[in-house]
Amino acid sequence: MSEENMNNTLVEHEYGADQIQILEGLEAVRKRPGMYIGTTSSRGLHHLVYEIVDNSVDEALAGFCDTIIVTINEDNSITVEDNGRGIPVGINHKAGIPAVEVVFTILHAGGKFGGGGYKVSGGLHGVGASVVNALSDWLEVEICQNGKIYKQRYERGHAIYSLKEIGNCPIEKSGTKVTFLPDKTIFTETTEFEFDILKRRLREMAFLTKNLRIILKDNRSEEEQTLTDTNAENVQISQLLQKAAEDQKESAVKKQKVVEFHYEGGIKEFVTYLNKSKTPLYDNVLYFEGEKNHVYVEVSFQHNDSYNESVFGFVNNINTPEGGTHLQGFRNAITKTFNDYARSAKLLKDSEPNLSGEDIREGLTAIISVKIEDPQFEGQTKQKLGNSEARGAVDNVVSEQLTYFLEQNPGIAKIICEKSILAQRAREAARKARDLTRRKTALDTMALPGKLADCSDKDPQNCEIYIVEGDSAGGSAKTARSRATQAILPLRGKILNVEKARLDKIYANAEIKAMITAFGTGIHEDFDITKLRYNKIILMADADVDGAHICTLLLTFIYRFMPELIKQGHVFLAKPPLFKLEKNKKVWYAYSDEELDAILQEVGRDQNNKIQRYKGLGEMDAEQLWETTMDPARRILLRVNYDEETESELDLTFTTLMGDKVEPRKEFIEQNAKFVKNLDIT
Ligand code: TTJ
Repeated sequence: MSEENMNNTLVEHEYGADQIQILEGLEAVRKRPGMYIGTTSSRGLHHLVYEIVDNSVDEALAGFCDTIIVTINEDNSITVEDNGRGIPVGINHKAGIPAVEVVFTILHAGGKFGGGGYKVSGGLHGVGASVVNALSDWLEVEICQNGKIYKQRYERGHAIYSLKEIGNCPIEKSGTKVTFLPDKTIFTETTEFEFDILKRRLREMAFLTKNLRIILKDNRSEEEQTLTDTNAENVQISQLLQKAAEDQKESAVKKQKVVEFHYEGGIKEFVTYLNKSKTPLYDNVLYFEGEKNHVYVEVSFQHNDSYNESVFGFVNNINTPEGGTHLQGFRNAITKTFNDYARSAKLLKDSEPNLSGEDIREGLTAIISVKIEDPQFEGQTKQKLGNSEARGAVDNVVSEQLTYFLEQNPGIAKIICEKSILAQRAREAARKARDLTRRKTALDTMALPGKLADCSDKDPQNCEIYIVEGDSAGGSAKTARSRATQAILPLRGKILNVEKARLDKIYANAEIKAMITAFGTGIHEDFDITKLRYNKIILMADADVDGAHICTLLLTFIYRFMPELIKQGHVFLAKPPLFKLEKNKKVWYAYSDEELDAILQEVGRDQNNKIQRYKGLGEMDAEQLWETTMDPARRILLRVNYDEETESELDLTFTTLMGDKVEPRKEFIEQNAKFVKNLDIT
């Protein structure tokens, strides 16, 4: 169609009932974007990419696409292209417009491209391509099909011209290419894509879709960046851990340019990847797959020598942090199967109690991935699978194939059963230690740890507790604090690295016990957030390597044994000043190098400036500590949160940085930090 005709078409364009429906749909999305993509923060921005990529993954699941390329362009637009069949260009008779225009302009129309089979698009918040289009400044789609290239452009969801032919492509080639630029008036917090965020989720998609090649390119110019915007209100744990590992150096992190993910082994390779910083107990990675009750089941697992359970569930490639019926089916199957085997192999005497699911899952890394046509999500954040048929399907597939595997591999079976029996004994010892703690708390109202300087207000909503490194800083903090609402718990030096300790050792550690008692919630299976005694738990450590390491040890403990405290936003980092500037009897505090620069710019860089670089909290007197770091009216607090989208990655980060194996830790840090000196994460 010529440019001329095309414009005429635009002018003659009628607004029939269907067109009005289109306009109303897209306006609704732009008016209340949060209803369609959850938030318009950075997380919502990155969700746009996943919505588009999911459509290409559907094409891969249907067996017609094996490569997806995601490109971050110079102008921060995103291009997603695949080598599938290409979105159909023929007229959709109901709508009277090409099928591809339906996909991008009619709400909820594009989620399913028709036909059977499992699909991931239109999943959890799956709103399809039309919402991405409505929330984009512009979006262009190009389809290569039957030797022709077709193109259409939209602006804020509205078609600028009808689908047109713009050229030819080799007859044997086909595919879809979509480029879009998110609308800055919608995504007001940021429209900058983060390479690492996309990398983590695309890697996970590739693991979950065996044999699919996913390539991520970053065509933006390289730039220096500090790892953590330390003045931001929120900070990602993964960034914190990186920063701690990089020894507090402002480091120029060179952006990676291209990464490629392709896993023939799918979730088997996912388990190997998650175990790379651990020591597997046996060589095999177990893998079972099957289909029951219209549920496609894939399960893979391998035990390692740690005491943590790292089990992740997915439904149509969507992570389910709240679990659900698929994980219940998995737990039922392995508990029953391993107990039956342990009894029949006489590894468990008749007089001995059954192994609990927890004993068997100690040190277990597992991926449970199900594909289901009509998933029902429940739970607080709609991330729990509710379909009952998934429970039976997973239970069936795992019980059947695991029973056969154990009979064929008695050596591995014995290793797992023996580890589970040891776990059972340790759990028994931990129970005794815990009951001791509980009894002490129950019997002795003053069971709060001696070093705790508690606050007088008894309403947790008003109260906060500072966990302070060392007695000297603890002393200044006790003097500086507001006694009504601020409690202080000084910890002596470095606490136990829980990443490498069993529950019985955890309960036996004085520093850990002091925190458990002070917080009030209990840990692990005892955890009860309604018993939390403080609304804010603030980690206050020196702004140096040791301080960073203490924070990561504390975060590891909280993440492993009280994750809800982080998920519900109760955990913070205090931000002490790095510099004190004195001039003509006036004092300024700076919390970063940049801030010091800005102050010097303002007050002048004279020689009579006195600049002090704080090496630790102990260098501040109580009054300075109050006004710079503890006064709610003036302090900077960083809320610690983590991105559940890639829960498995965070689990791996903790293991890599806090676990036993040094090699993966060094590799992680070298990959993430240009300059690392005298690293000390033991
Ligand atoms: C649907 O069934 C008939 C022919 O091909 C199927 C299809 O539409 N495949 C398809 C859609 N491949 N790729 C897409 C797609 C790719 C991107 C990047 C974005 C969107 C919305 C769809």
